Amino acid sequence: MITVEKNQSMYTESVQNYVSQVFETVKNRNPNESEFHQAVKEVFDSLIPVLVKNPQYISQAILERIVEPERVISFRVPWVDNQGNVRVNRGFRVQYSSAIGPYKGGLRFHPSVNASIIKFLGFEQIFKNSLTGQPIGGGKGGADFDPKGKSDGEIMRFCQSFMIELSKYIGPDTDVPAGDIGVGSKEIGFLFGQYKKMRGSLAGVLTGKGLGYGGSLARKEATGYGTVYFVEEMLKDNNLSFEGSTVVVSGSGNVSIYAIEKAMKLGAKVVACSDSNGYIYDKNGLNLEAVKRIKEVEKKRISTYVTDHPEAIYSENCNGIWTVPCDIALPCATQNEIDQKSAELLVSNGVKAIGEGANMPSTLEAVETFLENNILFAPSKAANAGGVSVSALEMAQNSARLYWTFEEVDSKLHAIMKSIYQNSKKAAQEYNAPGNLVVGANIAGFIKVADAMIEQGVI
Ligand code: NDP
Ligand code: 2IT
Repeated sequence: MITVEKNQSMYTESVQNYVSQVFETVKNRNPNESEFHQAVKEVFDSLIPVLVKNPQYISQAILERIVEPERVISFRVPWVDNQGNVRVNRGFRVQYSSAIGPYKGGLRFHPSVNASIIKFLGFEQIFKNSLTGQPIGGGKGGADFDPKGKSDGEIMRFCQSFMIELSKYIGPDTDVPAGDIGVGSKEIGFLFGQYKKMRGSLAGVLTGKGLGYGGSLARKEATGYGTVYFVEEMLKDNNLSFEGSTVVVSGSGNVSIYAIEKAMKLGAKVVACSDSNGYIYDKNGLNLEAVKRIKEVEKKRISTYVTDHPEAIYSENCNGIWTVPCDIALPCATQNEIDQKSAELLVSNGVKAIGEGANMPSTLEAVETFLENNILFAPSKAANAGGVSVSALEMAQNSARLYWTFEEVDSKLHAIMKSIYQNSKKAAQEYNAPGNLVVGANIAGFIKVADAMIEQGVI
């Protein structure tokens, strides 16, 4: 008996060494890409027990293959600004994995975009899309273009130039981009118009389209609603709920606004939200209509909220939002917005649950802090999968040439989020990490992709 256990622990140690070696290779091959390294490390750490139990994943070099994108496209995006100056940005599309379906994932337009950010997002998208249960592979793209302060004409010209190149690589059955930070329905409209002009009207080539030309009802709401549905399941399982809870939601973009809306519908008091300049705190609960007006219609800074709401307080420094005491925190802005210090503050202020609406909003140390303190933690690739799920439903509607009602799409979204929660929970239990949804989501997402890769041979 003792020998069996000893052999087992020696084998586990050799698997750990193997995983460390593959990770070192990833770092050497992709130097200075800290976000990408972080995303890979989190997944690799979760997979050790899976590799111990399934040696075929090692012999088939699944880790070595899955970290290497099938294709990385980087391209020049020249455009002319309103003053007549020629401007140049860098565009990307990372077609990461087509093991279970066409590449699928958003486009991000933000000055911080680089290869590391697009690769971390694309890598996570593989497992997120697998978790949805829909037949979609992983991809991501974008550009270091800053839409802030640009006119509609400038944004249109940029999108047209971007699509002239991107159109060579995408298609309804090969790669289907959508939105992300800085890319909403306006940008998707310009991108779609240019694609249509070049290649014909193929509705299924992009998702997040306007409702008048192939978009799906509830896509706009999907990521925020989905995050709240996921957290609701997690809370229910632990005899907690949104009802009567105090909630803090970072960001004030697409994901944040609809996370706030659904949390409020479930009876929560949402007291704070933010943008990249600062955050607002309203102890009586935010006025969501005012936030929507400022961000969706007037496109102003969140600081202007206090003009009409003198009871609210605006503070510079967006990460200060984590000093606001709350029961539930929903980071919905960007990567690494919660570091260890912010995590410790949230814990000491009594937070009970974290739901990640943004992609990788907590650093590895912050996640560790939450788990060590038994805070309920809903990791991004599971919790924010509602957006891409409804994108896949949009593709299904486009193929069938029909439209579902808001209620139909919303109820499918709700069912998908519940099943992602259950599958992540089950995988965590099966691999001796009960309650650890980081491990559970990574494992459940990985196994389906790894098995599909093995069945399809070494390609
Ligand atoms: P939006 O562009 O609509 O909104 C982004 C929000 O986050 C804005 O309030 C923005 O403030 C803030 N923000 C962006 N970058 C930073 C930064 N570096 N520091 C602080 N705040 C920042 O994007 P989305 O709401 O679509 O995306 C938010 C997050 O959700 C991202 O992590 C995205 O990857 C993720 N996500 C989005 C999905 C979708 O369907 N849209 C699906 C799944 C995940 P400001 O206006 O000042 O820039
Ligand atoms: O991170 C994400 O899942 C998205 N930005 C949405 C992707 C999509 O294809 O809808």
